[in-house]
Amino acid sequence: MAEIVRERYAYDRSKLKPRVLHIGFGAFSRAHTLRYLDDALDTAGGDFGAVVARLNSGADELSELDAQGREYLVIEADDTAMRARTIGCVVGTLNPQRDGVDAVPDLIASATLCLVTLTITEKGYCLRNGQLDRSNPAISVDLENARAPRSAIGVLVEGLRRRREAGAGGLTLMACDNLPENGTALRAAVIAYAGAVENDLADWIVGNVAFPSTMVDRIVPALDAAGRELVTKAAGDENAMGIVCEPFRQWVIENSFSAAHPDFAAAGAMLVEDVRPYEEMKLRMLNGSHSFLAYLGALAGHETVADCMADPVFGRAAQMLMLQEQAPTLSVPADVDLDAYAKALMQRFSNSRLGHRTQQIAMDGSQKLPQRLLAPIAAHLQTGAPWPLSALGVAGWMAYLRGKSETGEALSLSDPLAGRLLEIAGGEDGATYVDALLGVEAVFPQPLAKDPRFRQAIHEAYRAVRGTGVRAAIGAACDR
Ligand code: NAI
Ligand code: CS2
Repeated sequence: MAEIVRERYAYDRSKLKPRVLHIGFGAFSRAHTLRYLDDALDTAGGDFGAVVARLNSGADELSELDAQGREYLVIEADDTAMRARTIGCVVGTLNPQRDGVDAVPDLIASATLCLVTLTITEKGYCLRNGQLDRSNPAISVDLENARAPRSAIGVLVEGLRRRREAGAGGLTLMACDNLPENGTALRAAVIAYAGAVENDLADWIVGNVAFPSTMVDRIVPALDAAGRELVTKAAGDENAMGIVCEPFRQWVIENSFSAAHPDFAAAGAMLVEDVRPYEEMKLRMLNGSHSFLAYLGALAGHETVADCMADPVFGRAAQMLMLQEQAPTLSVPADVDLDAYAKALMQRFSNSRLGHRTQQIAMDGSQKLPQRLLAPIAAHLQTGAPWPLSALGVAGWMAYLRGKSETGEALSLSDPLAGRLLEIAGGEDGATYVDALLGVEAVFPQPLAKDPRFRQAIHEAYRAVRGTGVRAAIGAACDR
């Protein structure tokens, strides 16, 4: 095993104040948003300490982090090298079940706070077709009890209501989830919810709160046993919240803030006027290929993304999907080389140190398919260009929902629409099944689902996956 190079922050931790709140303190934020913050503090200084919160489970882990002085390890690893960085920027932890329902809204109301970042998963925004889904029980329950909310959107709005009342001034809310125009989506949800609570609160938010969009990128799998062993080895002891990730990281942030903020650019983030070209490139070429490999790889019995990439049928397909079906739908700045980007993605996906499970990426497919596979397909329907591999990706999701791989292994389903999807998957297979799934409007916008060219291609792809098997179907699609 490669030697682990150790490093730690150099700034004076005693100078930090609770100026940043991160909601959704999971694997990704530990290795990305807070890793950037740690670098920004080293490079540009400042007193931007972070309070990290989880709104639902995980209080015990937060208390373990408190007990170890709130430092944790980020191990950046690939097949050639490993670097372990001690992160020092966390100055507090919060969890409503442990600290009370007022804890997070009260911090949002504090004048010291200037920035809230979020990684709450795509489903955490409670959106439907880009707008707040008020029929979502998390939202409807909160609207009945707005002063003691539990949803992320409800907590943000109650915190802003208290902030306005306290005269604490503007604030920036920064979405860091894999959603298209994530800042705009967060803004739409917050304003719609606020409008249902107090009309002039919505007006105040419009005038005082910024919602920059971001593109975030670093592959950070859920920590597995091998990863836990690596963390313990590097730390020389148990290390709560320690995490393993790839060396690569990228953060593209819309340059729109309502208040002070850490100098993320000093840590290598890009501040731009328009994030959309970067996010489309990443959500399609990286995440679209990830979902393609996740569903079809799991069906074929591949445990991890690296296992898929070691299979020549999958490796060839991933490269063709990126360059022949996704890249042509993008409009990126002139200095962006999509061939080089695809080549780098192929290397990143082959990192066998990560153990990135296909079934983890398969989670929440109803929230991921629209931006990852359906959006580029819609672009192809406009131009008439072929999209056989994208069709297989959608068909792969449909076949995955039936819960069994081609080797007979049970496939786990975790999705906010699991009830509806399992009900459909329990019915007749074949064309009836495909039609039933195409009728799920929360996944398939009806103009697309009603397009006969789209329907025919998905039916054909599903028949191929179920008829000839995944690898043969992929090989045939690549040979077309
Ligand atoms: P994780 O499972 O480790 O953490 C998810 C966090 O979201 C937890 O803190 C959980 O409490 C919170 N959460 C889940 N559902 C929620 C809800 N309905 N409302 C409020 N909070 C909720 O997952 P991880 O790896 O941290 O990823 C989180 C998000 O970060 C992803 O969904 C994605 O949008 C983004 N991301 C993840 C990357 C990765 O490689 N892990 C890379 C790029 C982006
Ligand atoms: C993955 C992403 O789990 C998934 O859906 O596709 O978390 C992926 O690892 C990141 O977006 C990479 O930046």
